[in-house]
Amino acid sequence: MKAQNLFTFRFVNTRLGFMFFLVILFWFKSVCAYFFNFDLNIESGFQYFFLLINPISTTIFLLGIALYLKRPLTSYITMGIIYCLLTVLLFSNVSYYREFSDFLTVATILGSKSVSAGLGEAAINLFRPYDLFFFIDLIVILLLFVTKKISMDQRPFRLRVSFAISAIACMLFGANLSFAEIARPELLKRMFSNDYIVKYMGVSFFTVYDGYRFFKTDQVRSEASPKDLDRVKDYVKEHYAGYDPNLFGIAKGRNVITIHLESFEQFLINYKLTDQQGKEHEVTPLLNEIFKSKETFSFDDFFHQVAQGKTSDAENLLENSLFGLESGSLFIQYGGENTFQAAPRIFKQKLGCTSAVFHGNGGGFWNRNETYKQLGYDYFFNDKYFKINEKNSFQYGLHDKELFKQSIKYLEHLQQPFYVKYITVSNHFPYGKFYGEEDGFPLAQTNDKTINGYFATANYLDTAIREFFDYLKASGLYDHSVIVIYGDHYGISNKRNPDLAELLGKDSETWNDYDNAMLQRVPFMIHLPKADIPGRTEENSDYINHTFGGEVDVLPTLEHLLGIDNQRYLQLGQDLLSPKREGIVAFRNKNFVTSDYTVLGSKIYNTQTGELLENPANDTLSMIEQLKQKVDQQLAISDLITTNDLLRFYGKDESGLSPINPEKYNYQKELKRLKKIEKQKKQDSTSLYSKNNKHSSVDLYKTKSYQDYQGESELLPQENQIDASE
Ligand code: GP9
Ligand code: MN
Repeated sequence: MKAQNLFTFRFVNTRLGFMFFLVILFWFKSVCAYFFNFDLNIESGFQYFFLLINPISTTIFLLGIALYLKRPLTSYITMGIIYCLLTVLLFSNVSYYREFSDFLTVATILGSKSVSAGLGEAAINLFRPYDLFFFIDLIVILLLFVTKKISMDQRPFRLRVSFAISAIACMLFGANLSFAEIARPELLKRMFSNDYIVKYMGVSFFTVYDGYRFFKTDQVRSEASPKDLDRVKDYVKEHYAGYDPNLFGIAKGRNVITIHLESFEQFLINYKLTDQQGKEHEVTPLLNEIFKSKETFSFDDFFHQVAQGKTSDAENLLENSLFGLESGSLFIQYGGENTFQAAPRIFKQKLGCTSAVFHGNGGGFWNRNETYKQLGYDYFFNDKYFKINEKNSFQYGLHDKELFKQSIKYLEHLQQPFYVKYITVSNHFPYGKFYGEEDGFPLAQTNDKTINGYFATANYLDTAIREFFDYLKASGLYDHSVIVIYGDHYGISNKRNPDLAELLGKDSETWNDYDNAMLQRVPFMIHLPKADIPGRTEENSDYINHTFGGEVDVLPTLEHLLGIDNQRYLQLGQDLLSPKREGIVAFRNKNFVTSDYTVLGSKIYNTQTGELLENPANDTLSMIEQLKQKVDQQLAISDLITTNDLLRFYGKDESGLSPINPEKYNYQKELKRLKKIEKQKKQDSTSLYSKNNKHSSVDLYKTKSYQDYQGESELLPQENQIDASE
């Protein structure tokens, strides 16, 4: 026993040994925090592996700094201070996470965020006795020193060894990062969510990286001035395309319900998938019906315009009529700080709309928790608000049928008119098989499993929307709503598209960039139940609008239908229903499409025929040059606004909009807040629940399985189903 003690303490009694003793202690505390305090959604053994290794390299590196200091006392004290700081950082995150289900960002620590004000107080309130665990080691170490169980190593420490320790730490860090990039490609570029960074790289790295980003963006922001807005104002004025006066205000007074179709491409509309027996299956029967309805504004030359920020870019394009960033996600990099003139803010101030988002994934994904406050969303029902289990969810959260179903208990308490957004997830890569009751729609028979599953998940989404529509009709909300449906971005990536070609009646051998560009079309429909849309008299007529447009054009279109004049807002899109629109669709990488030309890098195609223009005439070239300049300008103006946070200089006198106070939002205890408002408003409450004399409409929501829709006899043969091991 004695010998063992001697050995342990002898090791700890060296400077390097003491440092590794601290590394082990901090590693242990971090891993405990990962497992007991944070909810990191660990899905595989590989991810457990990351949790176990990620504190090591950063801790060695940081504590190793103290090894460079010559004087033993200074070195030990420095090491102690670094260790204490790491502990405080870890503990602050634990305590913050308890309240906000997210990690502390540098912006929050520096006090530029609402939460920081109440943080000190919150930390005390949130303190639990077992939190002492994080500090008990500090007391023990101190006691060990006082009782001379461990003592300072007075020998000089060689610089060479200090360098070696730093080098080892860097190598370990490099290995950790490369593994992380393999597990989640583009992790650092796209960030996804704070949870992801912590899961793969640890809390200390997260703080440093977040700090780096914060100071980088903050510098550009602090150099911007109100004068920079002049260029933006000129552009918006010149670019303004007005509206169709016959349609202005046609949707006024209705609730606005936006349904985000995850990874949904336009080609799915009206598509019939042929199974192995040669039987055709309509993939999206309900959406097809809505698409051709006399009561819908439908567009079939509508393109997504997202880049790496994927869903978050689409949200930004739709809510702000601004583009995402060239690289990374705007929500992540600027969402929590920037001023926006977003749809929820405008609809609240101009139409009195209460706004809410329903999304069954973690609120931190794409930094939504913070960004939605800046956009002015009153409520955010994220994964915390739904009953989620292994059966009804997957990697991206709660499945769509459950999302709609479980949302009703909140929706019915929202004051009307409301503006709500449903972000679906089930039709997300990898388009996996549904098990049990949801299983059934045939798989495609290509060489690519991702493509094969895409139709079944799209069909599931269609059915989920059908159930929601049935509820809307049963509850009476339907007739008083305008329902906006859009696909956020492609579902099948360009590199997989050749395998899709045959299903689209094309040849995979001749598949080219033009074909890829054409597949960036996504659905866009504005459904106005019972509306008498001017000019639509004939039954069975083709009501589809063929204007070329993109996601940036949605907000101006919607504003005009709702009777809002947007001339004073700094938005970059043009109303899709305006006869004066230009019809240029810019992609984020500066490629573009018009009804005549598709320009991809230096290649020019005829949009209608797909023919590559080998030797375009001079006047064609100069026209293309003009279009190019317009596209470049639109993107440059967008970046100017977003990266400099210019909208903060655009005051109420110019915009007509009062500022948003993000401190007023926290997305906690939403139902309680909703019910409190109902109570306060008494008979003036306009929620569905109040209007129904306090009767819940939850039971009106009926959900069915795939088999219920098909009839038992139509169950598919075994060979059409993916191997359960996938
Ligand atoms: C995640 C979901 C998916 O919450 O919105 O985002 P995506 O991967 O499509 O950007
Ligand atoms: Mn998406």
